Amino acid sequence: MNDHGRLDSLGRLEDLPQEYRDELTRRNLVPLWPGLRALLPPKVPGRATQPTHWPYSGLRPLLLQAGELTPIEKAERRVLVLANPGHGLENMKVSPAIYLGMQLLLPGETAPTHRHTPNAVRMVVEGKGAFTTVDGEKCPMERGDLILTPSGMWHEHAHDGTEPVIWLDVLDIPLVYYAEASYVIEGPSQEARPGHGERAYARGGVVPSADFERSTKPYPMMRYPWADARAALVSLAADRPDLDAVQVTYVNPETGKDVENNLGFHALMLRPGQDLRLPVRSPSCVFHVIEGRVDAVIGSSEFALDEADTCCAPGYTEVRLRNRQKAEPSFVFLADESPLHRKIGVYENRG
Ligand code: GTQ
Repeated sequence: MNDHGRLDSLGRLEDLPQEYRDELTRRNLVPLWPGLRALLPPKVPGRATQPTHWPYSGLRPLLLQAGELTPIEKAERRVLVLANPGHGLENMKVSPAIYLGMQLLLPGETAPTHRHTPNAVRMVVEGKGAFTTVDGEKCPMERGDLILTPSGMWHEHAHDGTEPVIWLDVLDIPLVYYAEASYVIEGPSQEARPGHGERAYARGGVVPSADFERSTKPYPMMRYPWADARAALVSLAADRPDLDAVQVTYVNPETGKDVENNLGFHALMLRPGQDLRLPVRSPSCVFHVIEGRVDAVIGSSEFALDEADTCCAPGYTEVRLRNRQKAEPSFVFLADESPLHRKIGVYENRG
């Protein structure tokens, strides 16, 4: 029984004569009432997204093995997809809108140029010497850097270094695929020039003006160096000892809005020993440890996250993050579906 006493009182499919049901099926018709509660559950939505943990220690050797088993020419993108069993592994999604993949590029390899409708970002996990070229702009990849490859922009990955490079891909593929709008176009290798975005916008209050126009480009900054995001967190923590959630959001430096259309990206600093309860919000969320060790309590699941580990939380779920380091801060990268939820008008923060 619910507040109004109506919840359990709807007719079932079996209550209808077989002949009637068959005739509905023949005419591509379905009665709403037997499925109404599944479509519109009371107060809290149904969620296939399960709290899931992908330890890097288990993933890394398998990814390096993929480097031996599958040449880059046979993979195009050599990626192991972090799939949520709640959505079915073959559907390759973490949540309704988020795809996560761990990508390996070996020294000398190139992942060829293409562009696609889904939006992507890369969070660099390990290695030096690789770079992604986005729309002709060369973006070096170092641990913790966030690099955008928004919808429709040409991009390729290359590697001049000596050690394997690994990064986490975060895309809105499930959403774009669901919209029947997911496709790719292959292109020729790009002429690469250095990017200026991360230096031009490195200090919030001042921008170059002598030879620099206010940009009208939809994506004026492609690379968000970890050194800058980390410094912003450390200074925020020092400036605001009262603040529980020491968190920054990656924004478009011209508009102050989310960097991409559908997914939001943030970095969080947990103070030494801090136990932080996050607000219960509607969007699903991904956590990736950039530095440190963190316990994540997601609903009734608990994960001990080490450096480079990744986990996810469904929406409408209580999440606690505990820094296991008693003397050092820990740093966590967050990806969530909040821009999408705001856009479709379902964003909620239940506190
Ligand atoms: O690097 O362009 O994980 O196109 C999945 C699809 C990475 C990429 C993925 C892609 C890419």
